[in-house]
Amino acid sequence: MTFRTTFLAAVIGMAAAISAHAQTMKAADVHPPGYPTVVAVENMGKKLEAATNGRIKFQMFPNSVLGGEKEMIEQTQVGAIQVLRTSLGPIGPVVPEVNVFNMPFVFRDIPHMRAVIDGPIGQELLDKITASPAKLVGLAWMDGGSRSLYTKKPVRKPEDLKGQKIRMMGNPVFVDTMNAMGGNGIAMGFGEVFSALQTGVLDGAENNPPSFYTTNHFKAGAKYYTQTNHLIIPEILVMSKVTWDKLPAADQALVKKTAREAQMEQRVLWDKAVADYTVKLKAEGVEFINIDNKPFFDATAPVRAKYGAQYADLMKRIEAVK
Ligand code: BDP
Repeated sequence: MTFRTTFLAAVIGMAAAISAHAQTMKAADVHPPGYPTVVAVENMGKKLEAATNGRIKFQMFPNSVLGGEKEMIEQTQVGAIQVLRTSLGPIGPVVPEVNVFNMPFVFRDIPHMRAVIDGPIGQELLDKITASPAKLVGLAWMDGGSRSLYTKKPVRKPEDLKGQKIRMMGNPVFVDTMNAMGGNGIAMGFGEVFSALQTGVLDGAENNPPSFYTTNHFKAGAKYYTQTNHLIIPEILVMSKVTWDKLPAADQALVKKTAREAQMEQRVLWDKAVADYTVKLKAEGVEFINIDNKPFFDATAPVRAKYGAQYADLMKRIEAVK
């Protein structure tokens, strides 16, 4: 072989090796462009692109264009979506172990939730997802704030919820939670809530201020926002195991590192979004009803008992986190 052919062969070999790992990953989210989770994942993609000289890129599919969360989780499991940011809520039916974070009032407040997800328990749960047969790799957590109730009629105590149909995310834990809080929990996809509120199929729903605002649910008649703070559910970033298994170890490490950075970046964006959207909701005439949420906490004790029995030790460890 001449020098020239050896050189050419080496160049071709390198190009083949590079293209074998070159990929544009589909990243998906139900939220619109500009939402904290979408921005943090886009920035993670930019970092990966820079660190791999363009070998790995993200293409963001926001606004549920690839489906609701249940459908997107399924697509991620088979590798049709590579990176998914979803609520942990709909992961529960696929990886039951995560339901410990999906229980009502399991976290005292946002700082408590953040301390848990940033620490060893957070890592253990990510690892449980990865080790489960679900074909998902748990990469990082994000902040989903605190969920409160919004309804067409004011609610101040559990009795006020009697007969009211309230949309919950698709997971039996949440339907049980709403039933225990006094209403009728109805599992429904995020994208169907607006018209269900308009047509009277629903009397209310529950979410954090950024989601309440960006979905326009207050324009479908839900004007009362009762500060129940009944669910503090972290969001999660997962990668398809189909994709993960094909990545060289160095790329896997880079993905994990940039995902953890996205976790921290999203938090800063999140706090600003909660403050901004709270102001916007009030400007739209949404009435924030401040209550003592203890009656709702007490009413949901049976839900924690029912689902928490299997995680008794873990729940003690969560409670002990300062
Ligand atoms: C939002 C979460 C999103 C969920 C949505 C819901 O960020 O992942 O899909 O709630 O209620 O707060 O379905």
